[in-house]
Amino acid sequence: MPELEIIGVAQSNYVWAVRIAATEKGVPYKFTPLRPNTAEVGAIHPFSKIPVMRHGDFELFESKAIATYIDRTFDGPPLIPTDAKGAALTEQWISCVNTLIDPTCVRQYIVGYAFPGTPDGSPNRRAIDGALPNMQKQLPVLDKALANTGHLVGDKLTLADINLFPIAFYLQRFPESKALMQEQRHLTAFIERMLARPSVKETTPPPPPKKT
Ligand SMILES: N[C@@H](CCC(=O)N[C@@H](CS)C(=O)NCC(=O)O)C(=O)O
Repeated sequence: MPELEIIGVAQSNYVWAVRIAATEKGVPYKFTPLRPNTAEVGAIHPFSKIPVMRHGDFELFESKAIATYIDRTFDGPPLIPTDAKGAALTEQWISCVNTLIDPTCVRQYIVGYAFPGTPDGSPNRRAIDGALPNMQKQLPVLDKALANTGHLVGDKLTLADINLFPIAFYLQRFPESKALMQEQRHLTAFIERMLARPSVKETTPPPPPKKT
């Protein structure tokens, strides 16, 4: 079997999720650190976003598609339940996180700090403050979903947990979201358990360089 190649920036929540998935499956892979909007990424993703994947002559974009391909192609514990309801619930939470939580918590709030796009590089208060009312509604929903078993679906790790984890992890880094996260005890415990997994330890990206 050819070697799997995962391409992207280690800090991206979607790249990190795909790398955790591959590691949980025990799949060796080559990680090629490339930024979005580069020629090589653009040759695979029509909008030049990360992650992208190569496996022999098979190329793929979109993190959910990549993780699903890895799950189905390789041995190892299933990351998507094989029963219809478990699979649908996994799809439900991935879709919910990617279409509702990520746009607010990552693209608006975290990017408002990490890539503010302000003339002096200061946090983009308009984006940050604009995201907070939605975040106050969204985080308790995730907390409640994790309350019973500590997992979003069933009582085992699935791709739904893996997809959520990097976002939850990054939310602990910024002031308002850190305060909000402290109120979500199930979500906080989920992060701690995920951090203890070898797959997460192996793939945790280095912290961003300190701004001077
Ligand atoms: N739905 C895509 C989202 C990919 C995505 O937005 N990736 C970000 C990094 S986390 C990116 O490439 N951003 C660069 C850009 O939008 O120009 C997936 O799940 O792979």
